[in-house]
Amino acid sequence: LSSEAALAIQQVTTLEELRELKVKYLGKKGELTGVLRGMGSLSPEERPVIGSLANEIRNHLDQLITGKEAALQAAALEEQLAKETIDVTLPGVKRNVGSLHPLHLIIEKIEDIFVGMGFEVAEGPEVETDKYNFEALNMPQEHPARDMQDSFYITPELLLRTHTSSVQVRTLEKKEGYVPVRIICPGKVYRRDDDDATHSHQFTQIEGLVVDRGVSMSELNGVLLSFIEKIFGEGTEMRLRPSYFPFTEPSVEVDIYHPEKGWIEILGAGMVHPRVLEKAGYNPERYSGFAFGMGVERIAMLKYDIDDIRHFYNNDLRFLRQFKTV
Ligand code: FA5
Repeated sequence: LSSEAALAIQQVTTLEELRELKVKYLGKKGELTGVLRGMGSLSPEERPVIGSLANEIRNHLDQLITGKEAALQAAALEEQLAKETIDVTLPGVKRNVGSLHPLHLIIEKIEDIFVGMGFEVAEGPEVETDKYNFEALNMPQEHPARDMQDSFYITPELLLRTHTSSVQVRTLEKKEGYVPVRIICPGKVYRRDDDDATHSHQFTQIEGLVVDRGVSMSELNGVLLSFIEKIFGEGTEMRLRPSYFPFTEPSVEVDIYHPEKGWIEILGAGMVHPRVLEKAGYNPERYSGFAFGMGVERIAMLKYDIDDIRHFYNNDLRFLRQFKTV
C-alpha cells in the first residue's frame, strides 16, 4: 500500500488530482484508515506492531503529499509568470487626449492676471432675479436702459442674467459693508441678440468690482491698462470713451488698438453709482468704487485672431485642436 501510494503521488500533475489521492489514502474512508479500523480483529501482540507501522506510513504519505503540493504550486506560479511577460516590441495604442476649450484657457489667463493684482474670484447664478440683474443696479421697471440688454425672461421676476454685473450687489451684500472689496466674476450671460460674426445670444463676461475708501477713476485706468498689456503685450494702446450705464457714473467704454482692425471695444466700465452702493449697504460718502465688464469671446478673438464668434460654440475639432496645450 505504501509504495503504491508513493508512486501515485509522484505521478500526479495537478493540485486537483493530489487532493483526490489524499482523500483516497488518508481520508476518513481511505485505505489506510481502513487498515487501522480493522485492528480490532488482530491479536494483542500484533496490534502495536501494525499500529505503529500504519502511523509511520501515514506520516510518510503526509510528507510526500505536502512536498508535492509545494512543488505543484511553485510550478503553477512559474507558468503564470512565463505567460505574463511583456512584449516591449508591440506597437502601442494611441490614446486621444482631450484639451481645454479656448474660452476656458482665456478665462484662466484673465483670472491669473487679476489674482496677481489682489482680486478674488466670485460666482453668481445664471438664472437671476429682476432685483440683482436690474433693480439694484439703478434700473427700475420701465427704465429705458433695460432695452440695451434684451432679455430672456422665465417669469416676470426671473430671467437669464444679461450681464455679470448682477454679481456686484450680491457680493456687496455678502461683504456686509466691509472693505476692501476686490473681486472678478467670470460667467455665462444671455441676451436676445441676433447671432452674427461678433454677437451671440449666449456669451461670456468677466465682471470686476473694487470698493474701498478713496478709489478713483485713475486707479480703474491703471488696473485696466496693466491687464490689457498683460493680455495683448506691452505697449498695447488703450482709450476710454465716455458712455452711459445706469449703474456707473461716470461711465466709459474701453477700446484697444489692433494694428489691422483699428480701435476695438472690449469692455464697459465706470465708477460705481452712489445709489448702487447705498442700496447695497455702503455709505457713498465714505466709500467709492469702480466696476468693469468685459466680453471674453471678443478678447479671445482679438488675441488669437479668430474671425467669427460662432467658432467657440460649434465644437469643430479642427478649431479646438489648435488650442491643445498638452
Ligand atoms: C455690460 O454688459 C455692462 N454690464 C458692463 C459694465 C460693467 C459697465 C460694470 C460698467 C460697469 P455691454 O452691454 O456693453 O455692458 O457688454 C459688455 C461687453 O460684452 C461688450 O463690450 C462686448 O465685448 C460684450 N458683448 C456684448 N454683447 C455681446 C454679444 N451679443 N455677443 C458677444 N459679446 C457681447
